[in-house]
Amino acid sequence: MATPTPSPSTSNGPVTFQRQGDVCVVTIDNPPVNALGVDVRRGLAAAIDAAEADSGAKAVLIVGAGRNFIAGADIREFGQAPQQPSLPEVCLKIENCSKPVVAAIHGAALGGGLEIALSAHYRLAAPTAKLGLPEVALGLLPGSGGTQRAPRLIGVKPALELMLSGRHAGAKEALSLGLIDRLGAEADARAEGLAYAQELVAANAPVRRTRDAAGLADKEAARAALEAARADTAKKSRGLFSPMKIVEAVEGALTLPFDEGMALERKLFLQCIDSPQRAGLIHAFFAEREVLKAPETRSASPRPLTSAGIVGGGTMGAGIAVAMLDAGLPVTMVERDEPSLARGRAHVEKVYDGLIAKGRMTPEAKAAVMARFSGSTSYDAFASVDIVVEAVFEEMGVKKAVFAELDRVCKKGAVLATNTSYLDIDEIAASISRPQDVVGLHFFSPANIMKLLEIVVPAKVSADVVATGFELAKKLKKVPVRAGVCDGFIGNRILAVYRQAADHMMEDGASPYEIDAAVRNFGYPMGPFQVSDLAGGDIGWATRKRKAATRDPQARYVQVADRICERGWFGQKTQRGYYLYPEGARTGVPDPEVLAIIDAERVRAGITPRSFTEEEIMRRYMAAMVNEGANVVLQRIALRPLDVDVTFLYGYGFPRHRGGPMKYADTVGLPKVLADIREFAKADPIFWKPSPLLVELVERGADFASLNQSE
Ligand code: 3H9
Repeated sequence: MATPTPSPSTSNGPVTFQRQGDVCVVTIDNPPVNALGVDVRRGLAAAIDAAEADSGAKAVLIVGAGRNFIAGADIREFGQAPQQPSLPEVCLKIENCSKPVVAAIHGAALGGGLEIALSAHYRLAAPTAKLGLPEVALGLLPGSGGTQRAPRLIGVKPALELMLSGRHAGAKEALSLGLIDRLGAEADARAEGLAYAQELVAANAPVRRTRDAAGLADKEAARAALEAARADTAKKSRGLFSPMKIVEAVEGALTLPFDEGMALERKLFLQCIDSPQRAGLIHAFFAEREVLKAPETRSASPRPLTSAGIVGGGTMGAGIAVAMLDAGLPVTMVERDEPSLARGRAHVEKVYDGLIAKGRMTPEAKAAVMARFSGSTSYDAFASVDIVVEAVFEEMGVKKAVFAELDRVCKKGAVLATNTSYLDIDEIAASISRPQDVVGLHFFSPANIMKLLEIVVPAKVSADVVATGFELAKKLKKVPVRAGVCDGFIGNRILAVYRQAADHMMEDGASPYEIDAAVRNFGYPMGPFQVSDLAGGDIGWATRKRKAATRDPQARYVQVADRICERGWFGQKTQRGYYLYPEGARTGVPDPEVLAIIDAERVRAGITPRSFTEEEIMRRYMAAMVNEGANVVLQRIALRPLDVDVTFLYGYGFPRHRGGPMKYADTVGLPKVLADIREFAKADPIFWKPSPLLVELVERGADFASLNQSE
């Protein structure tokens, strides 16, 4: 079919419409992702009105300009006063249009974006399009008819699966689900959409409203799918607000006429909007994008990153090697001798063998990956690599010796990174002739899985090296957070403090099991004592010994962990730590002997144990975390409070729906957190010293969010 010449276009804010032959083409152009802000909603409503009024227009085509169809409602508008027209109203207007409306999708059609498409009468998607209802990830439910139209169109089971997982479906899957009518042949959705609309006009195709679709015809199957999802949600999404609201809204689709279902959806959507979980999750959404905007990523371009070297084939080195290999980089590992190198290689292979055993990788794929891996006992093998990450023993002398070798062999401009968790990177950098090339890349174990990468910025490093760290994170699909040099950087420094708060509570009367339970009920997957057992008690023990000489003799020191380690109980790997792990079990059971050790330590310290409520446990735990978080921001170890939040969301299992510790503190109210700290300080003024930043913010009536603007 020939493409007719377009008429002059009319713009209504970010929405433009023009006639092309019989078809009114409506284009949404609202960079970066065509979010459905108030101007877009107004423009869309006006375009539909214009198409209705235009007797020459026989069909309407809705398309997005740029890389996406529509990424959804404008998330920035949530929590602000609503502006008319609402998105459900716009969707209804589209659905009620008397002329066939076609949505031609390319890129993302997510949330409200997909709901616009579901309100259209016909849908086509380019082969690379991604469709989904990801509102659950923001603490919301699809609130523009998605919970009512999607089940009617594709059935309850697949609709609920999409809404409860929030995942993006590819165009091919969308076609097989019945979410779209036609799969485009190429990426130019506009041209294909236009042809489709012309075809519909030529065939005199009727308006076809999703609200009238027959996906709920089999009531029994629909009810069974709903109840299964309800049971599953109660189990899997415990503590989360919006998943059950999604189930309730879909139940409305089953039991109520469409308009009443829409009213129910609206009511439940507004409940989600008001929930603190929505605020926490949307904070997390923006924070994880904001961390990418470190000053160096704006001022400098990354250096080339086509090959990598790893020094050390232990658990960490091998994990980093796997992360690099998975990103497609060729990796050279250097170890001190052949047996160590063989062990390093075996560590790497073990990860892939595990995937093969689970059926997630083929032996051929493993062979292809391992073909990019090489090993050597000579540093000369690093002569041409773009970046080297050292992951050797945490000892300054050992690190300096490695860096001396890197200085000797690496090409000019190679990035020289250390994976140290706490050593002074400025000192390492100062020990070689090219401190400008030295940066910290602090991976978290297991390095091929954990998403967090602290990019630790020493004083002399050049901006393009830091930018290269961020680029590497992108390649490795990790979340980078810029950190300053100090003992423990952002995460481990804060951890050391709240971990002590947990020890204090344990000695004062709370059992480790009570503390772990309180922390889990707060939303963490594990409590701090379970984490110690998983990581290995010997690691914390080594840190405590290292810090013993510099410890304030007046400061409180709980010795329970030392008593446990002295017995050789290092946690899961020794089948015993704070918990017992009978026959290698991964879930521990409480150990009466540990409770006896704690009792003995209380007697030794002259403490009469008292009981703690869960609420008090969490108040102390969080106050310690937030107070040190404030110090970390004050000293510019973290650029902003949100960098602390992202560190904890991605490296320490902090519950995402609370947004991170600093967001949580804002939610509770900083005056309350400060009052708690001052109260706790009455009994232990050395440990509980209010951060000057926290005090200042409370005096100014400000919160952490006020410090979150981009640097
Ligand atoms: C919804 O629709 C509710 C309705 O059911 C009911 C309403 C009544 N709004 O991710 P990127 C910004 S809820 C505002 O880096 P990519 C983002 O912050 C919504 N801003 O790009 C960033 O800004 P900056 C359901 C948004 O190519 C820039 O766009 N929809 C929105 O890697 C680029 O983003 C979703 O949850 C938005 N909706 O990925 C989808 N989306 O440059 C959320 C993005 O200043 N979005 N921004 O940092 C995404 O998943 C990804 O952005 C997308 C593109 C896959 C689309």
